[in-house]
Amino acid sequence: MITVHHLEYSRSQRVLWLLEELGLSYEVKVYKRNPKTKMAPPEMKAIHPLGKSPIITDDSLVIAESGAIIEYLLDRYDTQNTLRPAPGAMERLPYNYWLHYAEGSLMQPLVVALIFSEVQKAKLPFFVKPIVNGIVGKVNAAYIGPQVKLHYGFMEQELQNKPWFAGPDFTAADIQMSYPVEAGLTRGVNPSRYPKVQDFVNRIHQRPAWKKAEARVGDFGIPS
Ligand SMILES: N[C@@H](CCC(=O)N[C@@H](CS)C(=O)NCC(=O)O)C(=O)O
Repeated sequence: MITVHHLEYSRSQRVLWLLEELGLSYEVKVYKRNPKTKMAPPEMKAIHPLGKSPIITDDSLVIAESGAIIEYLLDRYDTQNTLRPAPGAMERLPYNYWLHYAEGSLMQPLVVALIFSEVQKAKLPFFVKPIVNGIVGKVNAAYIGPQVKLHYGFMEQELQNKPWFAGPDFTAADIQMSYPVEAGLTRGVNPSRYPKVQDFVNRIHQRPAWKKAEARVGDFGIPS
C-alpha cells in the first residue's frame, strides 16, 4: 500500500495528483506546518531523515524527493508510459528537461523570494526595519526580480506553440512543473504578462484528477 506523507500546502500535492491521474489507491497522512516557522513537524523526520515533503512509503520502501517519487511511481505503476513519452520518443528529452528544471532551476529564485518576504514580514525594532527593507529591496532588484522574469519569459515562450511543457501530450513533467509555476504566481508574478503560463494553470485546475486530489486533503494552497 502506498502512503503519502503530505505536509499541508506543500510540494506533495503533486504526488497526490499523480496518484489520481494513475488511478491508484493510496493513503494520505497529513502533517501540519509549525505555525511560526512554517517548517514540517519533527514526526516527518521519523519517516525520512530530512523530514521534508513529499515522502511516500510503499510497503517497506521509503522514497523522498518529488522527482524521484514521480519516477518511481511511473516505473512501477505506469509501465505503458501513459504519463510520459516512451524511451527513445522525440518528446522524452524535453520531458526529462522539465521534470528536472522544476526543482533544479525554477524553484531556486522562488525559494529565495519566499525567504526574503518572510524576512520583510518579521517583527523587528522600528529602527532596524528601514535597513532590512533596504536589503530586501536590493536583493529583489538585483536577483529575485530579474531571475523570476527570466524564467517566466522562458516558460511563456516555450508554451507558445505547444499545450504542455514536453509537447502535445500532458505528462508527469507538467505535474512536477505545476508547483513552482503556481508558487511564482502567488509570490508576485503578474499573470497578465504570461498568458500562456496562466492558461496552463487554468487547464491543470480543470483536470478531474487534480480536483479529486485536492478534495482529498482540503486545499492545495501554496505559501506566499
Ligand atoms: N526538492 C525537494 C524539496 C522538498 C521540500 O523542501 N519540501 C518542503 C515543502 S514544499 C518542506 O518540506 N518544507 C518544510 C521543511 O523544510 O521543514 C522535493 O521536491 O521533494
